[in-house]
Amino acid sequence: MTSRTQVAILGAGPSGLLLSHLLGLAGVESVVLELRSRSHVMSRIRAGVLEHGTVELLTAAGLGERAAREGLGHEGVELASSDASFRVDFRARTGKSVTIYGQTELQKDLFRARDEAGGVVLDEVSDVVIHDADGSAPRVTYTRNGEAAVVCADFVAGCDGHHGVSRATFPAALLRTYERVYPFGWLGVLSETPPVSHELIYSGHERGFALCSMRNPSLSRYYVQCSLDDQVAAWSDALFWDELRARLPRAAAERLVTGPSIEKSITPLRSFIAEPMRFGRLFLAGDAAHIVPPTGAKGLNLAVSDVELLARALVSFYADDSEALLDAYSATALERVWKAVRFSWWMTNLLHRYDDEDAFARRLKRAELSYLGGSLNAQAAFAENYVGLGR
Ligand code: FAS
Ligand code: PHB
Repeated sequence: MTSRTQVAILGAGPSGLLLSHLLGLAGVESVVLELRSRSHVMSRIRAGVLEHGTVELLTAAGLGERAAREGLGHEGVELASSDASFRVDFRARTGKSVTIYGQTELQKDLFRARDEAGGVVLDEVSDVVIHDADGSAPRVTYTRNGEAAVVCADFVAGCDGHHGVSRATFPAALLRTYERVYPFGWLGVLSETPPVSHELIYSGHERGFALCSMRNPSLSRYYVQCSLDDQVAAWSDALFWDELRARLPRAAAERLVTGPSIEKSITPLRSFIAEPMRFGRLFLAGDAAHIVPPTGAKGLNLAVSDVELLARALVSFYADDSEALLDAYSATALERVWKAVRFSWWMTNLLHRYDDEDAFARRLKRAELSYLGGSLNAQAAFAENYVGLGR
């Protein structure tokens, strides 16, 4: 079966579905091809923090209603070390806030919006191959329900995540990659317990990093730094709660309400950037182009800012017959990507324990946290990165 569209989008994660939605609002046709089932995509537990600019974009695109109703507005965050903790006031420092709203919920909103608009989202495809990406008539071949199919398009958007095929379609001579693999991971737990605090707590304890987050007033999301060879099965709930409690400020540790985990998983941490984000008529967006450690809560938000830029460029091609924004897309997106990569790398190094760091390095980190705790200027710099740099 051969079909034709204006933009073929690989991936029905946040990047792919948001791009399809934004294009649809401007009357640009797209087809979304997704490797996994819709239920699998919706079952993934991932990001939790929406930057100020992300919420503004979703609201402007008619996607922000449930996040406004069910999301939790956060005006600040607590940062802690082994011997002190302090609050960074986003509102006072930047005039902005962030919204706690699980990526799982955003996926539901995006799927619903595409369905209501009659968007074409084909899940459980396989054998996806991009052809003639650098020609004037790219096409994507794939298999679905046992049948071979082709979608011909003007452009292909690679929104297929870190392990997709889009980045692999770039000629090796064109692609430059930059990577840091961190020597630790995050063990994450979801529990139907009230959050330990009304805001997030990031703890850079000498035993290791811990993060207290949430999804709603009765659903908590917690993380502890773990080693890369850790296995989920080796972490009983009791062991997890004990270790989390040991890494939190005393007041939080005493308030912690524990309960059975309803999800438990280990995520490795890496920084990865691929340049450029364009090859001919193939454009990368989101995790297909970059990965950041979740410490700075940037992954999902970077995907949204890529998609906002790419949608504007594609719409301008059709509406203004101009390729200027398409030609500028990669450099413009990477300018923001690298600033988020820097902040995520800095925050990860500040708050995590490296087994091979010496006493000098450990004292430096305590001094940096102490400086951050005592300087409103330093907190303003932290806050403007965390709530999201201007778009
Ligand atoms: P995604 O990976 O979400 O989506 C890509 C989609 O493409 C997937 O559905 C995949 O099935 C599909 N696909 C793959 N290959 C394909 C092919 N060949 N053809 C068609 N489709 C294909 N970010 C945060 O900000 N905070 C967090 O706490 C956080 N935690 C995370 C935990 C984990 C385990 C992971 C993996 C990521 C986490 N992230 C976090 C980052 C995450 O939220 C991403 O930034 C976000 O999902 C990016 O969205 P996409 O670019 O759409 O990529
Ligand atoms: C989450 O709620 O899952 C979360 C929050 C902040 C982060 C990472 C994850 O930095």
